[in-house]
Amino acid sequence: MIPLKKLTLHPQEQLFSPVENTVERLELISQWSELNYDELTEALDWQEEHIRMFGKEIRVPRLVVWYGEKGYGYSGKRHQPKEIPEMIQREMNRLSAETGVEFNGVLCNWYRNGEEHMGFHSDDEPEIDGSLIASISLGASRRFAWKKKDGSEGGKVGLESGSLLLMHHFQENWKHALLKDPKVGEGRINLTFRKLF
Ligand SMILES: O=C(O)CCC(=O)C(=O)O
Repeated sequence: MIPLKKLTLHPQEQLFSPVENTVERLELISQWSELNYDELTEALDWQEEHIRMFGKEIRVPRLVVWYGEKGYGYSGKRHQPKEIPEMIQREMNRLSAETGVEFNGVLCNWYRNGEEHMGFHSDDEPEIDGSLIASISLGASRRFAWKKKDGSEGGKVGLESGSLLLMHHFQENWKHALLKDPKVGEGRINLTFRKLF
């Protein structure tokens, strides 16, 4: 079990009770990050991405950039290793120190408005250590949803700016998504820290 300094899980946001020995779980920690949304929109090397789905080229509905000492692939796309900017590296070091997991890469997503989103998926590529994926939100609050791969249960939570969502052993049996919300006009950045083998 990973020791946590601060834990603020509201009952309605709770997927599993944060009790000892519960393995698959989500934890939400508010006000964890002091990174600045506006600064990151300027400082990171944002890119448009296209993937092939059902034989068609589709624009991914968000901007992305991968930073890490290793390359990373998903949805048929391969991202090359890329030097981690200093401010992100500092955040990664703090996260590694607090969780005990040696993160070595981060997928950054910029949803410029509420139309931009991410569909249900699992981060279960064999190259990732699925025991902990740590996700920081900055900017507009957006709804994060999860469901069991067999569809039997699920939930939703609003992710506020500065919050840290910890997905413990969550990729094997669960999918997650960042829902579309056309009422949201402002942007949101998500930094999802991963450990690649
Ligand atoms: O934006 C989010 O909170 C979700 C990001 C995500 O699911 C991912 O990067 O795999």
